[in-house]
Amino acid sequence: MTQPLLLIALLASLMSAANTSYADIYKCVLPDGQILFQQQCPLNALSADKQTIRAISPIGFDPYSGQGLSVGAQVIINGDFEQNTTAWTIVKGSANAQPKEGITDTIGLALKTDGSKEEEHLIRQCLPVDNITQVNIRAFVKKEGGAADTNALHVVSFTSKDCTSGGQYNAKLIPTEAAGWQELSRENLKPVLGAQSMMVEIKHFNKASTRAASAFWDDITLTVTALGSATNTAPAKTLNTPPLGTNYLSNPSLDQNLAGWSLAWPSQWVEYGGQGLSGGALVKASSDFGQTLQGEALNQCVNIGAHTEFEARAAFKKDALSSQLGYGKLRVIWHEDINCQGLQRLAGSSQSSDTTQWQQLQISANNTSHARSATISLSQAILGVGVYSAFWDDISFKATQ
Ligand SMILES: [Ca+2]
Ligand SMILES: [Ca+2]
Repeated sequence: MTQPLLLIALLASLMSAANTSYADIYKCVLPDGQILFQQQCPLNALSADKQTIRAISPIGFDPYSGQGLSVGAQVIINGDFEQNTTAWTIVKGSANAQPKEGITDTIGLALKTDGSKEEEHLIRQCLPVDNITQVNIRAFVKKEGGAADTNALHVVSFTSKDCTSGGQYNAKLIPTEAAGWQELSRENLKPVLGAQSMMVEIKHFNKASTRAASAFWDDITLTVTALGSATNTAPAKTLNTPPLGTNYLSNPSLDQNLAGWSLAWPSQWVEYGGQGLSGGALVKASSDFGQTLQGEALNQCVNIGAHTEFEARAAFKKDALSSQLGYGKLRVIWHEDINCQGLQRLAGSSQSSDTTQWQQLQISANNTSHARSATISLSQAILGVGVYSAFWDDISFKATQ
């Protein structure tokens, strides 16, 4: 019992599903019942349940562009609401800055519903950033109305300048039901590699509960705690630049064993488990939870050099003996530093269909952010209780330009 649970830990993969520009965020349930929302669940998590986020529409921030950010600088504008809702965009519902509703009787943001109908408030601020590698988020919130409503503060970073694309979740903070003001904070958040904008979003949602509920927010800060050194230096660019078409991966055909690959779900080498009756990997995802669990099947880190465009492929086949639905996913993740260290961003992903025939997963990936290494990740998800096994073979990562 414990072992599969530990494996789930490795699971919580960082990056996004094929059809969304967001990084995945997981609801992690810990053994003591504590619930965390993060991009990766701790090793002892009992479950890791992928969350979804609403698509983001363009929200405009031109008046606030061009600020110089240094360590200790404040990214958020008017986070104390003393200028009412200046710099904040109300995307949905209504939001008012009200005198004496904030901390120590200052002006605070008030989000209110009367409970007569389903109602949602969404207020955002998008700000340009440059070269930021670490931030702290902090906010104060006071709930009135018990558990009638749900509230959250999201921090998302983007590779575009206007919070519209290349988004990666950095934090989701949820207040407790405690009365009075409470502080929410998270330190050392790492934006997506090449982040050009960051968004803070406050959400208030009340189902048609017939119960009025309010949430008050104040003193929201997003503080820069580290900046990047200048862009990656030239010598590293030539670190690993084999001829075009060369496979960067070691043991790509899995013909003798699974050496060179990191594994998380239980995996075994099967002599005739690969394409054309060659050796391959059999990876078994199993679950006792009625939720989708996703975990790494095989992955490998490679350092890259001067090439800019790459193609990744993997062969995948569902095992007919599987008792539950699931899928395999090939992803490429860029990393700022060699050996898959530093900030990261998703280069692309490709998800399998549910068939017991061999299928090819394939991604083209353009290294626009001067990454120095990449993780080639094969992950496997199971959609509920049972077993979902699959074969993997012939994995490649090659430069095309
Ligand atoms: Ca205030
Ligand atoms: Ca093989």
